[in-house]
Amino acid sequence: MKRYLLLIVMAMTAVVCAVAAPKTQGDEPIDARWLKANYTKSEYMIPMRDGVKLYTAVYTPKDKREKHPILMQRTPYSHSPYGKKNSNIWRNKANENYLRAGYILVFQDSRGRWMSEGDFINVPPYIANKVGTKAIDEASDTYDTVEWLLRKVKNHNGRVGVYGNSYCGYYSLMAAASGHPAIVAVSPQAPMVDWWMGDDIHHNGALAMLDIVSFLPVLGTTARKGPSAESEPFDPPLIEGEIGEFFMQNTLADITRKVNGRVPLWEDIISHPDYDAWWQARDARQALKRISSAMLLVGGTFDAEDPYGVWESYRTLKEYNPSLDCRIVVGPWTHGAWRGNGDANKLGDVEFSEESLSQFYRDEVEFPFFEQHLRGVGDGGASAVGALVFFTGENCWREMEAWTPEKGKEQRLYLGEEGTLLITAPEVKDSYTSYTSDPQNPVPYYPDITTRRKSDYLIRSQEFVEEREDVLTFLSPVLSEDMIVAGKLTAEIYAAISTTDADFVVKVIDVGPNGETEMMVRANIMRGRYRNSFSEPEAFTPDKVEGVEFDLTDIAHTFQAGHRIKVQVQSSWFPIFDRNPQQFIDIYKAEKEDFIPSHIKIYHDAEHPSAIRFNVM
Ligand code: PG9
Repeated sequence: MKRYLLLIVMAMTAVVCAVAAPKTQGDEPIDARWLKANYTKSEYMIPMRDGVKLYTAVYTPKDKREKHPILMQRTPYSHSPYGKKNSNIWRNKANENYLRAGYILVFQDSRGRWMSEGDFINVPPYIANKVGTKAIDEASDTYDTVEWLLRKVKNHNGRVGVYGNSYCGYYSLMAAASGHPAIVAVSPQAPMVDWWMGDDIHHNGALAMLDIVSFLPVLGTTARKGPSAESEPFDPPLIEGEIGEFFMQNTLADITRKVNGRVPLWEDIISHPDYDAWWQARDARQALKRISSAMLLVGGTFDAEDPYGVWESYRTLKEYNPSLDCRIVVGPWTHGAWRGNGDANKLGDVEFSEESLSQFYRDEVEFPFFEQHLRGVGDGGASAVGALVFFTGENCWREMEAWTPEKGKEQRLYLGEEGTLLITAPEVKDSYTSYTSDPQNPVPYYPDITTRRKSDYLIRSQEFVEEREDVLTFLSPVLSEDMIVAGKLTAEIYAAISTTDADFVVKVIDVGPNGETEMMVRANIMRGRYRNSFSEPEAFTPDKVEGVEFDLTDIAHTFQAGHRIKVQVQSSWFPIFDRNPQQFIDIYKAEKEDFIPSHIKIYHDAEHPSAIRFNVM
């Protein structure tokens, strides 16, 4: 595993950049006038195999002297404005390299969205063996679109790339799964992969309530036809007043009554509380077993929406397609920040780099990847090595052939008595620390929970909850040398609870010298009823000690010498995640009076050694 400070990476790839430098159409600033002078916009309704037509905007360079690659994004979020007027693609700095290099840029509204015909279905299951014209999914829609573009659009070079973030990241995975031979390079970014396990809607079965309920009016409805950019009317608004107050006053059953059947996605969520066949069929990894396009997976360590899919789709791709050019790049970013117009080099109080990390991404990662595969230019840039991951703590990129790096040693840190965190397993008998988790007084995720989700909540200091009796804190001794942690991070908790269900939240925090700074590194939640099976939940037997194991999603962090590691355990994380009534009942149907306190004992003895488990380099 090579370690590069950002500057060194920049220097190294500057050489690559010189080789990959595109044929630019002048150096003048890219703006609306430039776009008009250099590109022609055309709009098409492209027929799919079942006759449904999808709205597609195609921007072709006016320069016809050479053939150009096609770069496509498919979206459920509308590619307006419709009609002659150009969209403002020139505003996004991430498009600049492609515009200057004369790529043909294609934007499509996905099936049933905005100007596209057909019915919108959220993440329809991938059909592996399609028979006939009625077997359609997002992969077949991509296939049919590319087939049409290759026939009808002039002056292309026969190679197509697809990219997209989040929902569009999921569409990118499906583009790769389509198997169209012209789709030679795909970049799924923060792809939604599994809406039950860790992306957007749930984490280990707990509902990502704040985000998903806020999002329902935007994406939940079936029909959103026509050019209007207005948000779907929800009158009165679904969420009224202050966020924290709203979610204290409204159970999920209340929200169901407010939604009143208007959002099919909500009906699906409440009908499938467990990881049943319905959710399993929607796991995008099902589609990744025979892939031939080169893949560049991109994600952010502090992505609050889709932190799971990037690592897990990469794992599946590597497992089933071992000889594929499949790369992963993960930076210290929030959702999609790498492709935004900001510098993506700081979050909350933490500055990761003085340089712009988004510019590094645009110029040294994404563009060279597509240049290599779509135009045969250059050597693929900074991701060509295989895995390029930013390690927080030491704040540098590390390049590896693959993720997780091969060299490494499994290690545990054990929760101990009196708030200690130790490298040796406890030897004492019958030892635990306890608290009462009260749904009427849940642990807030942020000091201020009156408005929408705060972007730095996954990194900020957790001292604001430390005084609470329902948050347990365990602190390691001062580290005598750097501890480089890479890969899976797992919580192994032994607990006895007084009720039949409870949630477990585990947070891992880097504490700076003398406790002067704190940075949360990883945190996740687990709904206790799923401790033995995600598809067959089980009630707890009150006061019986049981093991609860769950992943906190991958970590890339260096705890430096002089620092300490802190672990916190709690049983709510409000209102980011829904409150557990702490009884083994259908949470979507639980009414206010069903939410009861649970007395929780977290064990740390020889027979029940609660710990976090990780890989140390
Ligand atoms: N991650 C996004 C999403 C949120 C909620 C529901 C569905 C999707 C997105 O940005 O597309």
